[in-house]
Amino acid sequence: MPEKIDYDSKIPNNVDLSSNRRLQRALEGWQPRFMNWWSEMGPTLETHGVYLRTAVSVGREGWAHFDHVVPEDYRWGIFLAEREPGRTIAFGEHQGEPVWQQVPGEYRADLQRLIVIQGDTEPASVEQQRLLGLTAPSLYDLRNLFQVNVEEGRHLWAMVYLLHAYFGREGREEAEALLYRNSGSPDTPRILGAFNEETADWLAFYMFTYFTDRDGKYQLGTLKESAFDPLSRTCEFMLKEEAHHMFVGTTGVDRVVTRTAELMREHDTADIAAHGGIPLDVIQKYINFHYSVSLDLFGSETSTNAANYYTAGLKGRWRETRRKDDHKLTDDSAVLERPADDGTWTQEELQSILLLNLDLRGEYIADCRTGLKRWNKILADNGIDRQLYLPHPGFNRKVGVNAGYHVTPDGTIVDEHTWEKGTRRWLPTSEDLAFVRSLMHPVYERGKIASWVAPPTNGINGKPFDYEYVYLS
Ligand code: BYC
Repeated sequence: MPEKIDYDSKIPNNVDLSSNRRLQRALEGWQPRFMNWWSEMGPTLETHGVYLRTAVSVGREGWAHFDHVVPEDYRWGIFLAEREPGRTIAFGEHQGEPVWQQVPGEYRADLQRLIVIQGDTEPASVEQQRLLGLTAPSLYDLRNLFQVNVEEGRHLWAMVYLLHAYFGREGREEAEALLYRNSGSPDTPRILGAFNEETADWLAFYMFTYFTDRDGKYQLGTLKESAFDPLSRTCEFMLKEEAHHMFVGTTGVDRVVTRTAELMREHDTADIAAHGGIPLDVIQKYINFHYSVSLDLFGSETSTNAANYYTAGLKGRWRETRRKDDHKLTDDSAVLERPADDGTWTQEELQSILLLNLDLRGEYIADCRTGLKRWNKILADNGIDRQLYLPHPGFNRKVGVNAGYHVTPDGTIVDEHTWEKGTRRWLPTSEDLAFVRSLMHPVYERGKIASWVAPPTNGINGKPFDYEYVYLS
């Protein structure tokens, strides 16, 4: 497996594509359809070049190259992390056996399903974000948007490669369907709920890259443990690219909170809307929304699907190899908290293997808390006596044990009437959304920034904030 990427072929790759003519031809047949999808469903803003990162190697050092590229000319390709010699299966009933280089017949359907679900989210997010370039708060942000978009496009390539290379005709059909379904389409929507929601403004974009991309991090982390080695290696490299996406989210919300805090101090009021800032209440409602729809992406807390994937070795736990147990989980138990019809919370002890989605969600929630800590520190440093918080995991849920119950952000189970009355305080209202949208004017001048967000503390790849990250006509 070459560490370096071959950029001479039509599809850049480090999987020695030219040695498999049939596969190469099939992927070259898919390539124009991808390009067509990119031009129809990808970013609407035209540019003459964006300062983008392109992968040039999958090794640890110096894996990326930065330069101005017209997004349509970006070299989307197929990059797998290096093979780990002698890697064995870390969990489930095949624990200790060598990992698979081919798909075992009995797991074909399940593996294909996992890859299709993962693949479906990638183009979905590009579709959700396609209009954002028109209202970018700075050239720096605009560049980050394009970076995220081209890499989500590449992650689609990563899954399509697996479908074409290992799943025959069905895989090729699924690869077509990944371009056919569209975010928010009434007839052919994307598979998972959060990927059919609009990302209508830049606060939503930062929240999406903080909360929803972070679900991506955790799901990819579990697929990286997979016994199916090509999937594992694909996900490992995707995770490397994904880190920047979450950086965009974390620092994006940092910068909004910073600006809000500055305006609150300057005008000695929490009501900073009139001063061109986003009030903390609105930021909190965005957190509530994006966090709760992202929790739905973990599936049901109790899942026989997840148990079967684990036993088979298809999908592990977060940091599986660092866990100190038998990696089979047939004798372990864990506790599930669920709402009851009498308005109380009950605790149920269940086999750990049935609660793997909950386990992953727990890791995710702990990670999400780090963002809240950062944002609250920014508020405290500015002398603001208010805190942002994560709502209770039962709040606003459509999937799992909380679906069908009304749970307030503080975890109280309430009736429908109380819920309906409360939603205006807990979730963005149409007025909140319209207000945030009213702030979204493009700022395309070098070194300038919109009123509602602070500039970043550092530029990209050592460049200053006022660098010409994007060439516009
Ligand atoms: N929406 O046993 P259950 C990313 C379905 S994000 C709609 O509870 P399971 C990214 C489920 O399909 C990461 N349907 O769930 C981020 C099942 O249907 P069937 C994406 C849902 O299977 C930002 C039924 O309900 N990757 O990368 O244990 C930008 C019962 O299922 C939902 C993955 O998700 C939902 N939210 O877990 C770009 C990894 N949840 O089969 C990219 C691959 C469940 O009964 N996917 N259902 O008809 C999986 O591991 C699992 O399929 C899930 C669900 C975690 C999604």
